[in-house]
Amino acid sequence: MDDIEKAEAGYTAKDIELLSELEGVRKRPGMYIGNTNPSGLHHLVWEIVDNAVDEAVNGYGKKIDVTMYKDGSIEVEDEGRGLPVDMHASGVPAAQLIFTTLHSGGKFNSRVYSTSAGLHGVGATVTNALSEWLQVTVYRQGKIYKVSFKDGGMLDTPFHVDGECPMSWHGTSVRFKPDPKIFPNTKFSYDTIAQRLEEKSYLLTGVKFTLKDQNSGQSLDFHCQNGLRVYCEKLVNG
Ligand code: 28G
Repeated sequence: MDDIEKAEAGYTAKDIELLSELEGVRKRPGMYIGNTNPSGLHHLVWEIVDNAVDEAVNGYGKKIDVTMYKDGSIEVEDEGRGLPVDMHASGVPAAQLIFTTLHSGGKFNSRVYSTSAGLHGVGATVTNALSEWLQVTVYRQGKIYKVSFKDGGMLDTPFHVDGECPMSWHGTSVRFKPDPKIFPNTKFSYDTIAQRLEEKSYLLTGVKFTLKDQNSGQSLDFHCQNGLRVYCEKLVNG
């Protein structure tokens, strides 16, 4: 389909712009995640975990859960405010935009400042672009919202209310399956993820991380009250 046909099929100029951003990531994954080896593959997870961590750094949520599923997908859940559920001025739901735009030109959402300043990074779009599918669930103000993507960030199910939850529930869940068309090996490593979560837990005093692997049945909890001192002692003693 060329651009004129897309416009006739109901695509707007904005849709086409988003499409080409996602295509750009798929054409040059190395520019965004370094490589498509296991280290690049795990970048998909770090991008999502970092967003959950940013939300916790901002003071929202004290628990971050990671689950590895038998279908090769992985899920990250936080207990933050939940992604915004409002409509962006462009007419696209804000939560949908977060997974389809790189907005990398802006000084204030630059990756350089992302994690240190507790700002939400641009990484969710990179993970989406390099995934076979990605599903987002938001718990906010008594409602459950969902949006899903397939084939490298193409909208599958538009953002919608999917049910109700207690008013006290709030948070975000992101589950995705890496795209085997991009990664020669799409298998996540429990040990690699465990190590990363352990490191994060020493930097985020008071936040509990859990890791569950439904393939092996293994699971781990990381939470640290004394932060860096304990971590340094562990590294020195080890
Ligand atoms: C579970 C896996 C990954 C996240 C939030 C919460 C907010 C947010 C995330 O906002 C857009 C741009 C700057 C404010 C912020 C919710 C304010 C109010 C949020 C996540 C809006 C991004 N309510 N939780 N993003 N900002 N968790 N976890 O991705 O102006 S991302």
